[in-house]
Amino acid sequence: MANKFDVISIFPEYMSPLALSLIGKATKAGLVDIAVHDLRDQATDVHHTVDDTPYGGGAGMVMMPEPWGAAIDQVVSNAPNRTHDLVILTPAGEKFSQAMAEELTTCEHIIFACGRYEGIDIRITDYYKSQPNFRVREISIGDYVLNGGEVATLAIMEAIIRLIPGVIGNPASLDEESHSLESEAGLLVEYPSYTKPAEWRGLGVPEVLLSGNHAAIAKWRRDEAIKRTEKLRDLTRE
Ligand code: 6GU
Repeated sequence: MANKFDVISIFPEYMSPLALSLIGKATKAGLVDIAVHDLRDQATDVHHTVDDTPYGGGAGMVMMPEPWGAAIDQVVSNAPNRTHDLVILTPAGEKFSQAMAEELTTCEHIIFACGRYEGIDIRITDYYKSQPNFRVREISIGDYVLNGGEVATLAIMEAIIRLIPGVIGNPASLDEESHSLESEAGLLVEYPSYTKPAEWRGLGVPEVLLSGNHAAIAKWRRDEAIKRTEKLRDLTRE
């Protein structure tokens, strides 16, 4: 059974990049099953309203629970006998990480709820947390504010789908890459890479990489990865 993804948004066109590249190929190969839904299809008035003013006052608008409830119930009814992971995109969520991507790769059915404005009425979170066969997570992709969850959904889906077996041609590249290299020091970032030509605009390639000495190359790469990791840690230290 292919991993199933449903994305609910008021801008379904925002998700058109899912047809490209690796995710497009994975879809064609039947490795993933992706559907995008327009939240406004669930609105019940002539203007297709999905937001309203916040109780208690204040700036901005809040997304109403009724269209969200109807949209989520509809995608669930099309995925019977599965466990549903509802991912609500919000800057107030838990920070997305590689560990989370690995965990989400094992989910049978993920529903991405792309909030806009001041977010979705919190009763959507509370209600679905209380439902059987549901897990609800609020996820953010970083400490900055976007206009909505669509771009965050694209980033998270890409991180998940490339980990699904069969999606990447050469799975060895998954083991080698950034954030998968581990050491006593914790997570390491990737070593710097070079390709042809051997000299470009006066810049050469480290001699060791041209030496053919695989042990020396492995040691150099490891040392460089550690150096980069330490530099990054210094930059991000509070
Ligand atoms: Cl998931 N949504 C919005 N609106 N802003 C964000 C975000 C999500 N993650 C970081 N900033």
